[in-house]
Amino acid sequence: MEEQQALADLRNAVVSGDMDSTASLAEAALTQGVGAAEILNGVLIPAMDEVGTRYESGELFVPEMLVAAEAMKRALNVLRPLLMEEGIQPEGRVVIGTVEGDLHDIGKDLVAMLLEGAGFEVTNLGVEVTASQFVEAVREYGPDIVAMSALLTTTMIRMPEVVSALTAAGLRDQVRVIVGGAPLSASYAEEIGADGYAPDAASAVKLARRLAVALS
Ligand code: B1M
Repeated sequence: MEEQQALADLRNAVVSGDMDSTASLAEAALTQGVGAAEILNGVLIPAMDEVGTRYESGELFVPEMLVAAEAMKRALNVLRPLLMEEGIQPEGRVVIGTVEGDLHDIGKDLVAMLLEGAGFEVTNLGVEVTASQFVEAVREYGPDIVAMSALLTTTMIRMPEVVSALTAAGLRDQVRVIVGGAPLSASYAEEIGADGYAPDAASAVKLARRLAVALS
């Protein structure tokens, strides 16, 4: 019962953007025995979906989305060590970023976090990463995999530009390119010449593992 209340309080705190309480509520849920993945998948992600739905219906505006995102990040910081706990063996190198013009980083950071947890060495380039910055990062870090995230239909079109820039730089054959984010699909990934698409962070880890094994 108490555990259900803690989860309901956490969900409400994210949706209402109560940044000061999400970390302690996440801690409380963990203390009551709720698993980190359950908190993430059962509470935090659905809460952000609700924020998106309310934004779409005109009930919330950008500033409210922003504080909700910060509220979620604070809860995620509490879960991070537990979500990463499983990682042991180095699996390969990944360079990850959100594409140019796109500021959404929660999903991308989750993917980065789980990849690290799964044993990948991850270089997180942040948000609004241009094609030339991806190319530079490939030169600098020599990753096995380049992972791109986009949350907007207006920014996913930057992904083929990155693929083309890698080809133009003579680097395309050295890396596998994977993409993800809400507006994407496997068919879009195929269309732009990426090597794979993952609908969520857990599948991104499986995909990266599969590609890393194929490379080794
Ligand atoms: Co924005 N936003 N936003 N937003 N925002 C969406 C994406 C939107 C769907 C909301 C809506 O209308 N319902 C809509 C996009 C519509 C569209 O293009 N189809 C939208 C819009 C319109 C906008 C603005 C244009 C609003 C405006 O200014 N008028 C603006 C754009 C700014 C910009 O980027 N240039 C904007 C701004 C913002 C904030 C800055 C306020 C904030 C982001 C803060 C931040 O990230 N630091 C924000 C937020 C919070 C959202 C919603 C509510 C939540 C996104 C999120 O974090 N979800 C979102 C609605 C929604 O998604 N329900 C919305 C939780 C996260 C865990 O999920 O990011 O999907 P997600 O990641 C998943 C998968 O997609 C996948 O795995 C992740 C974990 O499972 N994945 C990958 C993601 N990347 C991957 C990479 C991979 C693999 C898997 O690599 C291989």
